[in-house]
Amino acid sequence: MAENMDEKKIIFSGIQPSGALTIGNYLGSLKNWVELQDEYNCYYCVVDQHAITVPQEPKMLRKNTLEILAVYLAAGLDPEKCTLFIQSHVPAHAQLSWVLSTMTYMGQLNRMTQFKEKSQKGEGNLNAGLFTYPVLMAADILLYNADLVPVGEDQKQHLELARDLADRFNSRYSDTFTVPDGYIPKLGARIMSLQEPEKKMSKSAEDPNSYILILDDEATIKRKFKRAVTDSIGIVKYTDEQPGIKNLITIYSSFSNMSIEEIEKKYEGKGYGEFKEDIGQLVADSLAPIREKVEYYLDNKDELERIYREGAQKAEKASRRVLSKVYRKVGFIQR
Ligand code: ATP
Ligand code: LTN
Repeated sequence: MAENMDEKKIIFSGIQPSGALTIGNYLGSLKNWVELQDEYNCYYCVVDQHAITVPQEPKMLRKNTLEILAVYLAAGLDPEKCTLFIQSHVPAHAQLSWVLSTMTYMGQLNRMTQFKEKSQKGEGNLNAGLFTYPVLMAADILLYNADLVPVGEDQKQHLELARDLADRFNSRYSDTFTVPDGYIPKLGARIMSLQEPEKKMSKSAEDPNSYILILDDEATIKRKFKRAVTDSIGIVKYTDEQPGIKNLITIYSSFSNMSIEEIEKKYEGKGYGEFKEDIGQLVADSLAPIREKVEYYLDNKDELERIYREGAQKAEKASRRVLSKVYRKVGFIQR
């Protein structure tokens, strides 16, 4: 029965407080989290331990962590329905991560695209945490025996590792972990940069014109869409030959719920100017209610505090059970 949390399937997902959230984060994951919260027993986390795999200013990390929690709530996540918490508040994540790291092959981590990309960006001194990042992510997911993990397409490879580690642990010891499935949206799983439409939109990108933040104001949103890179073809058409326009159509469709065909039809014979004007307005109008609510939560930090404390308690309880099972199976002596 629905009232019995144990019978619902379990969801885990997280976002790093490595900057302010973009519409890529929103369309690729957060929007789906909200839709799934009624049907599933959901754990949604701000993964601050993941964020420090690239340099973070402590003050900004604190600010971003609270802001992301505020965005979770403003986007519609209900702390009565799901568990909202901060990763570093629940020690079992790091503890399970250690055990799993002893079962992860170097070769598997070496193949990770995100590691390759981020390590190329860094200034030389690579840290081991950036390399083992996907193991911590696997720990996040497996600790709650999640059935489903709603993420954008870029996380597929990391999810595959989580599945692999679950299988490996289960067959080396005995059945312990649920093997999780990804939940990747059909549309919006990979929103591209507005400046370089062959790259994914990323909150830690250097050029602010490349992304739209959930908290950008109306004028900024409109200006960024106006500056978005397109092409000289001049037709609003969803095709790989026009990656900039294709991306804008995807964004338009995700925010309006209009189909791609309807959008192409609406802008038949019209120029990019009108299309860009409209998409700017649409996105600004869609995000305005979220922005207002975020302000409320940031002005009421005590409410945020209460929510993340309660979330940590619930997450701690669930994760401790799984961690002690793991410790027992690997042969650690119980206290
Ligand atoms: P960073 O730039 O710091 O690596 P990010 O913006 O890529 O961060 P993450 O915290 O790594 O964001 O990702 C949070 C969630 O948002 C993940 O589920 C990820 O798949 C999704 N996501 C990130 N960028 C996009 C995007 N451009 N399109 C769709 N989903 C995205
Ligand atoms: N690696 C993810 C963030 C993340 C995550 C998770 C997502 C950390 N742990 C667990 C889903 C489930 C990313 O978006 N870069």
